[in-house]
Amino acid sequence: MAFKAVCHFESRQTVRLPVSMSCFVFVFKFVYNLPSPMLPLSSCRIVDSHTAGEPTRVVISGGPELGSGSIPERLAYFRSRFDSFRSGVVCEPRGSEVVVGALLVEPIKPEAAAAVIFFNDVGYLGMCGHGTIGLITTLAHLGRIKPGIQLIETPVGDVSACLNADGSVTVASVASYRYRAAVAVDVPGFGRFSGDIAWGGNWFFLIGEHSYAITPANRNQLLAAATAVREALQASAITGEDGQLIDHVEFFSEPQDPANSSRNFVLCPGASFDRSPCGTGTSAKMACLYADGAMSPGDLWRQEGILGTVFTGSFEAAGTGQILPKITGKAWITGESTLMFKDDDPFGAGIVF
Ligand code: PYC
Repeated sequence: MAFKAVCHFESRQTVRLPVSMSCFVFVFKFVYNLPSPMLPLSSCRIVDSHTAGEPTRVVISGGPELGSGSIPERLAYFRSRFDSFRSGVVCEPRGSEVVVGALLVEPIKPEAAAAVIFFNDVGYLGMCGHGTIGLITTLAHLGRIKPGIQLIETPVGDVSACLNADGSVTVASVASYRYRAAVAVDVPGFGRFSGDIAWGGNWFFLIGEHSYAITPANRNQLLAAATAVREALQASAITGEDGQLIDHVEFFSEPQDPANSSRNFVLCPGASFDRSPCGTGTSAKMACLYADGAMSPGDLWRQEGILGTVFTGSFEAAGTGQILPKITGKAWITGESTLMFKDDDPFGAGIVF
């Protein structure tokens, strides 16, 4: 069953009170020095989940009306007109820098189950692997889809996602490729790193050689080093294709579980790291392995994240050096609620550090 997202922004309204009530409120306000009696009714409904430890917050109603343009045009409109809605939904005090938001918008293709715009504490994501797994699990939780393949529209292209019989989700993501290999960058205070630049639905700098232990206990050191790498890439004008910003940095090591292929730590845009093995990061990794001749179509890649959770990856060759990745993982619903945005709340648009 195809789900068509019906989204409208529940605008702030001032409720007019009867005269007798207004007098009462005036006296009450005068005595207790309360703010004016406005009843803002701005709210949205959300479903929260986590995919292998990484949270996704799907806005299922009450989001802004973004028109009927292409999904990239609607993302541009969202960014220019409703950015405070983005930050209000995912940032503290309603969320945190770890939360990835997913706004459902009306799909363009009749056969699409949904169209989605992913966002986080600092901006917008092209694609999001863990978020798509969370989205499919959310639509299933709401009874809007059944096991099987669903077409999902994103700002960087269509993806299909299969809700498997065991509740896991396999995402057939956007074409991925390595753009440059073994790029050196000098990182003040941290030394020189060499990494590959790859597209997996977001831009990644992938570092295999480093001295960091990828453990939860070492997360602050990893976060500091990866953030410094990202800043150095920007300062050195090292970018993705067409000058695009590299906003994800990935460190790799041997897996802790010998059943897995590799372990990673992924810095997300902003101040947070991915608790999951990162779907788009795993796509970027497989694109590099393919470019090196170290992985072939049909091979399986078990990417272990910093928490030890795993995404399984495979791909088909797309020609011209690109791959068509598939990522499998599982999400769990953690809550359903209504977010409130009161007119007089100083942090209605979130706390932006
Ligand atoms: O799973 O692709 C992903 C992702 C990107 C940022 C956080 N998770």
